Amino acid sequence: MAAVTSSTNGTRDGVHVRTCPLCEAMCGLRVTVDQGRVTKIRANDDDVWSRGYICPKGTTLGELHHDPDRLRAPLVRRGDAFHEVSWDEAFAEVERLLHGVIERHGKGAVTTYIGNPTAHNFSLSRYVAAFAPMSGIERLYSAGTVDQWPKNVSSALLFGGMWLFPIPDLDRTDHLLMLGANPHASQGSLLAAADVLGRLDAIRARGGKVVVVDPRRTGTAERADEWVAIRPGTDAALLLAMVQVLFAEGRVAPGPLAARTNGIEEVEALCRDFTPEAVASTCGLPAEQIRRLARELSDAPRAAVYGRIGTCNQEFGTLASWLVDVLNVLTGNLDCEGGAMFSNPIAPSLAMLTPPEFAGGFTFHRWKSRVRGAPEVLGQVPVSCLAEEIATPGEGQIKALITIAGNPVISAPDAAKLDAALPELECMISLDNWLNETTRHAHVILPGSSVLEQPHYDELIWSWAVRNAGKFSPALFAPEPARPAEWQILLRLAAMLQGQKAADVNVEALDDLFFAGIVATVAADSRSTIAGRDPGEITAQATTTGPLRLLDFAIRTGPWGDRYGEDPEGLTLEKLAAQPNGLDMGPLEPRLDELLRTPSGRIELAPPYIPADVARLRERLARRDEGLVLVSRRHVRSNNSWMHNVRSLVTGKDRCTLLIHPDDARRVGLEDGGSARVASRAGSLVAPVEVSDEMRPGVVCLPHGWGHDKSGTRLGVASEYAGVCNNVLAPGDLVDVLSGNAIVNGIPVEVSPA
Ligand SMILES: Nc1nc2c(c(=O)[nH]1)N[C@H]1C(S)=C(S)[C@@H](COP(=O)(O)OP(=O)(O)OC[C@H]3O[C@@H](n4cnc5c(=O)[nH]c(N)nc54)[C@H](O)[C@@H]3O)O[C@H]1N2
Ligand SMILES: Nc1nc2c(c(=O)[nH]1)N[C@H]1C(S)=C(S)[C@@H](COP(=O)(O)OP(=O)(O)OC[C@H]3O[C@@H](n4cnc5c(=O)[nH]c(N)nc54)[C@H](O)[C@@H]3O)O[C@H]1N2
Ligand code: SF4
Ligand SMILES: [Mo]
Repeated sequence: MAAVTSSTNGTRDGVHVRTCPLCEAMCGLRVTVDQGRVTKIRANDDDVWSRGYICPKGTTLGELHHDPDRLRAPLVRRGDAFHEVSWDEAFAEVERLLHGVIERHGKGAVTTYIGNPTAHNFSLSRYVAAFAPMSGIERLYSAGTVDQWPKNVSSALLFGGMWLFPIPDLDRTDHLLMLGANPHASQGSLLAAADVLGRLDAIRARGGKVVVVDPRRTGTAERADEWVAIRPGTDAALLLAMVQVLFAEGRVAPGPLAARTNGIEEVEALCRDFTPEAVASTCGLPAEQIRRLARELSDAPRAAVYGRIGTCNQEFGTLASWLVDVLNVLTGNLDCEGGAMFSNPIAPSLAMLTPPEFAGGFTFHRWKSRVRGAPEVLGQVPVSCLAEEIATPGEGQIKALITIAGNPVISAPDAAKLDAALPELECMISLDNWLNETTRHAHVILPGSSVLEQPHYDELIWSWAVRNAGKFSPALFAPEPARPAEWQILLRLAAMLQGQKAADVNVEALDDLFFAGIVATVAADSRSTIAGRDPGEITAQATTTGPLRLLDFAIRTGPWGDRYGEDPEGLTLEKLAAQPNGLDMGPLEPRLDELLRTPSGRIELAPPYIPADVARLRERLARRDEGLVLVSRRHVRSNNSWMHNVRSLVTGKDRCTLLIHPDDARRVGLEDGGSARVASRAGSLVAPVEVSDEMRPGVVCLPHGWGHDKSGTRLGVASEYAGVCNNVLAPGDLVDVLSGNAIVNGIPVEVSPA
């Protein structure tokens, strides 16, 4: 186990094989190191998963690692200035601040915000799951409520697991209906595959069809057979009308799924009045097109419907997410080859374990937020509540915030409100590698290791991979010896929140406790591969600590694992690590039976939580659409808000522009290259104009993740290419009713020459 325990393959010069941790494509890289510096990064052609695919971001891991602005030591703020301090001093300051808040206001005054890189960082993702319960923080916020919360709600209801996401079996489908996703930029989301666009080309090359539903003719839509230029926020109406066509034309054909599904008749009743004609003007699509889309989906031998962020971050996010899988079931394509399937990763994610509070099924609205009364959904309220919970005095006011790999001043709706509220905190601690728009408000910043200084495994993302596989990367550079790993920081913070003094915390003991708890939970699960085994016998066999021990456990108890000695031929982390190009266990296979976790043991196609919102959708059909609405976009050379400090990614053409259709531009008096003032009821900004017929008329578009012009940051390059923050325009109270997820697509705006 030596190679893995040391968790580094040394800093020797040469070429190192590694997986890119930046997005769900998980590309294999070859990293050349010369005299301790990364000099070149190329695709690893031998990687069994990505087979030589790479995007421009993957080549910049060296720039990220060597970025002089990247924090290497903790920072403590005194007045307006930050000072580098030792780790002991930093933790002593954290203790002073956190304990002060708890003494004065109680634990309820402390909260945390969890950001996106957590999902791509094994040390963070696993130990955030330890931090939350161990710290006793009851209410937390995350980027999840500006992302996939609707999908979490829909999967919790349909399948009994909030992370059980069916994904399109790209390599075998004959027909792909994709809504609100642009893998041309994002490289796939809740759908892990390297070179998604190449795989779409392959669908077409084998005679299949790719349809992209998006208010913008994206790079993905350009490569598809058909672009469906929908009006933002109306996907649920489109999909419900397609369901209606299936019922009306006798095309409902769930096949063997019928015997495992409840609620098909209820769905029929819900869709009855949503004919293509009834929704056409709302969706901005001809009724014949909607009817044809339904027929083509039903006629295709193997088809899959896939919706992503455009279907979540919008007015009817949960309905749209639910209907994606309703269509997959009704056409008999769920859990079938070439349809929408569930992956079977080498190391099953521990996130798949049902939280104990939901063991008897998912319930919602167990509590409400203090200020606006937003109902809790899956343990969270909208992240836009955070600003008012900090700014509004009274019992329960938030006085301390711990941000973990997040930049909500840019990424959360009502961005300006949060920016104004954060200075009111008595204590703000940030686990973050840069001094940016959010962390500049912190009292203490605790940096994690760089992506090349830590081992890497995508513990959650393999759960929605298009093949059953796994890949492990040891750390490339040895971290500085005195420096704690992020998982150790999280455990230390959790103990301090329980009242311990920084110097007294025994991180190893806490880690052992966490591990023992997980082993006991899994051993008690009758469906696990170690069901009924003595947890003590398992823990005694573990040779590592921290995230590596958990990864080893997931592999060994996984579908190909050695089950701690029961199958000596089976996999362990050591065996996986011996395969730097990864292990591919083959294409997806049906596995609904082993995964379904609903109380009934069946797919719940019409859960009682859903129908009330269908009534809201019906009311939407009566609403007239006037004026312009704003949507978001991504670009392959950006990564949310945090990679604009990499010069090679931001130079060239300005990418933070307002896209507007020529007809709209003419009407409001704008020209290409000019300057536009964009205003909503939340705020306003001025952005450069890019006139393009890639927009659907009536819809304008800004990228998200920009706005690096704030003072007090340490982002030399990003501040030169500041751009504007689109979330200044997003009203925080606009949320999808069922999930509380933010609506950042389809925001009414007024546009005029600046
Ligand atoms: N208008 C609009 N808003 C959106 C979206 C949209 O499409 N439109 N998209 C939403 C989505 S999908 C998401 S996921 C959120 C993202 O929201 P956030 O997660 O809040 O934002 P990021 O920009 O990903 O910020 C990541 C932070 O993590 C830090 N970081 C990077 N790597 C590491 C690391 O290894 N360790 C630690 N400790 N810190 C690290 C960075 O410095 C940065 O501060 O934004 C959401 N906001
Ligand atoms: N290069 C790069 N890759 C990334 C990221 C990044 O910032 N940069 N972010 C990562 C993260 S955190 C995430 S969550 C994923 C997201 O991955 P994707 O879901 O693929 O996200 P986008 O590329 O923003 O594509 C969303 C599309 O939805 C469309 N859209 C907007 N409103 C609507 C609507 O109402 N209906 C429909 N049908 N479409 C709509 C937009 O025009 C846009 O083309 O990407 C990840 N990958
Ligand atoms: S697509 Fe780009 S950013 Fe994503 S994993 Fe591959 S190289 Fe990294
Ligand atoms: Mo995201």
